[in-house]
Amino acid sequence: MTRRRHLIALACATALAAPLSAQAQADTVKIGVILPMTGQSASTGKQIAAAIALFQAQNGKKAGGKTVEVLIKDDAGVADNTRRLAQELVVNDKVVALAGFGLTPLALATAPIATQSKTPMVVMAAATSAITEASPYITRTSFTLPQAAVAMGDWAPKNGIKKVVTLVTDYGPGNDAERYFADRILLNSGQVLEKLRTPLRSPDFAPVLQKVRDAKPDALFVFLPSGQGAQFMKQFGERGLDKAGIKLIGTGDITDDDQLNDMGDVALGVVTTQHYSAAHPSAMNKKFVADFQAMHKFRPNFMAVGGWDGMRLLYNGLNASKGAGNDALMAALKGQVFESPRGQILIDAQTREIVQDIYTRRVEKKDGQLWNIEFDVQKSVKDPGKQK
Ligand code: VNL
Repeated sequence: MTRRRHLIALACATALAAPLSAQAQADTVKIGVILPMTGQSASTGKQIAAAIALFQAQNGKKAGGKTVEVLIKDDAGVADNTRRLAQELVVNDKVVALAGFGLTPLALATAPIATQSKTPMVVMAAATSAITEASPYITRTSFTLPQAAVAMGDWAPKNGIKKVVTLVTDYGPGNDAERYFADRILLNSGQVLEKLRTPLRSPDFAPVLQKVRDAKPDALFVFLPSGQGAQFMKQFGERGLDKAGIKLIGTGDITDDDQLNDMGDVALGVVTTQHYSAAHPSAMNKKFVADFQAMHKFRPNFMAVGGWDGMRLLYNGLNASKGAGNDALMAALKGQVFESPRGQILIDAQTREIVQDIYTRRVEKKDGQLWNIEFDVQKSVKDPGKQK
């Protein structure tokens, strides 16, 4: 190489390594996405990150005349990490929005930062009703446990299930699931024999399943966060509860599409209520699932849809705010209505909460694979947790 060419090559390399010019920075907006990419809830991070990558591959990186740069940060499901990462994203990276939030405590830990910095915060996974009340800058593209649990409290007693035991994880969404399911089934002349709980970290289902066996209910109603369903289902089968004639019902978190296909025959016939099944028969969902599987080689679950719709919400918002953040962006997120792979969704302008269809589904085998097959729907369900 001549000396001159060597210098040119060096200059180019330096230019590439240099930080973005002021012009390029002004043309870019950053979205800070905080997810559990490691630890017990890593499947939630994996699903949402994959959905965000798909969304940008399909829709490009421009919104509101700006280039949208997504920064994904791993909080390992630990609230202290989430809080620190949110602070860094707001202060150092000057993100236009925060998004992700795999578990309720992680979303709640970030709420004061969203409020203080007036940064819109899109909850893509966590599902305790009260989250959207923790800051006027929070909105949500996942669901609420009361939305799912009330639908089951209506379905079960109409289908021969009168005596139930409930089993939930002992934190926010579990409290919501237990309370809203129990209240509803009591209203429908059902009976709750016992309310059982397991811890969020490293649960052992053996002792509670023994209690369920002894109580002899018509059905066991279960909420466990995404990622715990397969282990639970295995123990339910191993302890012979299905053979003992105890039906298994719950929110769709226990027949999560991320794990469902590996659960085996014990999952067959399990009825759940929730907002998303990868088997939802709309044209939009068929394309979503096909594109997702082509890109990532695994099936999208309800977390993936929360992530994909969260990106749609933010892109629409940035288009309306012309790339501006803070209150302009927050205003543009409220009241949006659009078709999702799950069906039509609305962001209620007053509560900032998602309004969506809730499906009743049964696990069936089709073409050798297990799917949640929808057989009933409640349309445009508002969060029952906000109708006090
Ligand atoms: C939550 C709710 C998390 C439902 C979940 O999976 C879930 C939560 C990680 O609010 O913490 O399926």
